Amino acid sequence: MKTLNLVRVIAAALIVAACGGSGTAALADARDYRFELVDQMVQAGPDRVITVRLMNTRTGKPVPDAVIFATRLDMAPDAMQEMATKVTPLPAAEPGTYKFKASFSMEGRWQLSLGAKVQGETGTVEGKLVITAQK
Ligand SMILES: [Cu+2]
Repeated sequence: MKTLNLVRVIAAALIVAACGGSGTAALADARDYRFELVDQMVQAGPDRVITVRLMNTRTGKPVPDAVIFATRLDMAPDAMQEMATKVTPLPAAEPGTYKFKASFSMEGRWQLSLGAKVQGETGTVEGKLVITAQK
């Protein structure tokens, strides 16, 4: 039993090493990026500002000068997919963050669907974020 477990541990370690090695050598792609909400909460009501940060998960740094587009904002997390609201891009304040304006007509959870084109990368980064609208 003990020997078998040891063999398994070594095998697992070798697999991790192999994957880690090829991962480092591989070219960066859209999977190396992640969207984050600067603020998870917003006050319910008209013309609220949402700030999103685009992170490079390999460097842990925000990514400036990406083209970010919001594809949809709806209440899917609260089973109201049909309840969608318009999202308008706003000029960003600090590099690596991206702002949008939207009206949150109802309290609850709203899902923001995003896409991004990052300079020097092929493919589109996609993500979904959940924002809670409060009273
Ligand atoms: Cu709703």
